[in-house]
Amino acid sequence: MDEVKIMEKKWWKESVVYQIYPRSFKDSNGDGIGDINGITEKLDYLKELGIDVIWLSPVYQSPNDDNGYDISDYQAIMEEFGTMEDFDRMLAEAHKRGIRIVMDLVVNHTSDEHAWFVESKKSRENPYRDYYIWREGKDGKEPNNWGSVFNGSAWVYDETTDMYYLHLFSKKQPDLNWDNPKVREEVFSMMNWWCEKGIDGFRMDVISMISKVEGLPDGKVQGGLYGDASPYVQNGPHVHEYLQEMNKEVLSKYDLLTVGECAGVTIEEAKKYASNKGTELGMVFQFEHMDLDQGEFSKWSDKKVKLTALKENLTKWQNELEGKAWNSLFWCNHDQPRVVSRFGNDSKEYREVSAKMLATCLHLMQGTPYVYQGEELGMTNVPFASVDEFKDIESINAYHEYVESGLISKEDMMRYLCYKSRDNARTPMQWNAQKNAGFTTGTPWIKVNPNYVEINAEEEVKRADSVFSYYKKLIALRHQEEVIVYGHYELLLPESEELYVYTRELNEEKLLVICNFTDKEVSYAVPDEFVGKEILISNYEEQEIKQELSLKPYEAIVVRR
Ligand code: TEU
Ligand code: CA
Repeated sequence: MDEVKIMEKKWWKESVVYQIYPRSFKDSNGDGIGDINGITEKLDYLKELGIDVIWLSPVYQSPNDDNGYDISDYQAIMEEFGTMEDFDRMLAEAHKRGIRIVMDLVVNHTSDEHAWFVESKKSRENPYRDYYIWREGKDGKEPNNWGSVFNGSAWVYDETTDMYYLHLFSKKQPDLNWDNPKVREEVFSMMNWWCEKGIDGFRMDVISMISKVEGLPDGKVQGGLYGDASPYVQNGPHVHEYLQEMNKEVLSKYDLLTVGECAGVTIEEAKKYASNKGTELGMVFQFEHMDLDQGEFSKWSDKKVKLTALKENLTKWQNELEGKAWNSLFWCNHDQPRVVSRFGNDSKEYREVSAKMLATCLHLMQGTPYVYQGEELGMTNVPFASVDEFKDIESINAYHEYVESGLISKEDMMRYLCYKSRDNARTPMQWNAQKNAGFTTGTPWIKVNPNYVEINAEEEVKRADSVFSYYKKLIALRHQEEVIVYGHYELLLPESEELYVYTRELNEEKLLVICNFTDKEVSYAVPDEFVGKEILISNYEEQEIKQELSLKPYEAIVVRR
């Protein structure tokens, strides 16, 4: 193959990011809620894992309707999480260890308790009125039929001014009006303030939704009670213009990692958001591979993904962005169930080996990998016993809407929640086998997964063949091997429902990645150039790379030519 042109090198392309959901990471003061000092305590653990960057889910002041994604003051720290001094200390301690910190930036909406909204509500003439999206009702009803992502209408009627405000998420998360230049100015100046403090980047919450189509037309009603707003709010008419402005006013002045959470992003759009030209963001989170197992009621389903579909999708992103934009790689985050329970096998027998296989499959691709807290331990979904055990607003609202309207039976909905609820990712980090998994000495805000007795950091850090040790190796490999970061990706065996096989190639270097996604032995005919060659990493006892390879259940092998 021709010399592969290396893409422009950047530190954030060569990094592995670790996402912390502070509420569930480590409680330092016994109130049952994770906090900033808890994170500082655990920086050495992250150093040991070898990650380069922390993405910190929101720590700003918030009434916690959506666990911090509803911000009432962007320049203050949530009391439950600590103080600004605690934050500064954490940042300094992280930097001391060579770990950078990326902040979550939630600016599609604020909390309804944000001072801007409190003002905005007061009167139609208030100077903050146009900071938000207010509309008159239509025939005594909502301005349009849009449903909120968290169920129910996307509009709330406000008596004071006899108008409705738009909230694509919860009622307590009114959408900001980005068409108002004052809003953009305020957001950019707040961002500059954080950059001056020395933070290392931003993960931008639903940034693809900041620009709405003029006229806010009704959406299609499918499988639910409300119209689908997404065609009118995702990748809207001015989103690129506003991000270019943000780039000019803020991002271009610092050396940052920026990643846009882009629900509904297509390849064409991603090439704009994350163009190599650096005019907008560094990379995007796309969600197509997370939506392949959706059913009639969108995410509420227990459908299993087909491996061919998964490969086709991830391969499309690998191929199409190469040389043009940069991918982010993830199986997990605070909104997704645990990957080992979803695409792997969380039984006693296969949990570890399948968690390692999934990690191999993702971490050997081109892009910046993200590890979500606990993923490096092979943490699993949670055996929730009743709807009262859920804390997540999305899960609770969906349960009520679907069950009470009779669209989904109670039993089915409970099964879907146990499989897909965001709370699967939000139970406390499992630090050790002691009470509450060592997360807190108090009463945890959400139940602890009872399997912490077997699955916990203390046990895994010291065991050479643990999931933790395996992640550590994968992360170190990426730091050593340029081909893992920048190499060209090529899919082999697209038709196989059992094996995910691909190569990475950079100049003289070539790697073969073989992953068995099944609990059966599967045979594979190794391409000649890899027969007898060196194994870089594998999740079983290393075997010789023969022409006819027999792969054990969930086996993963990376071979270097
Ligand atoms: O999520 C955006 C988003 O699109 C989610 O609604 C996602 O589709 C859903 O959670 C999957 O079940 C971001 C944050 O990551 C999420 O935690 C917030 O609740 C949401 O924005 C609102 O800020
Ligand atoms: Ca605490």
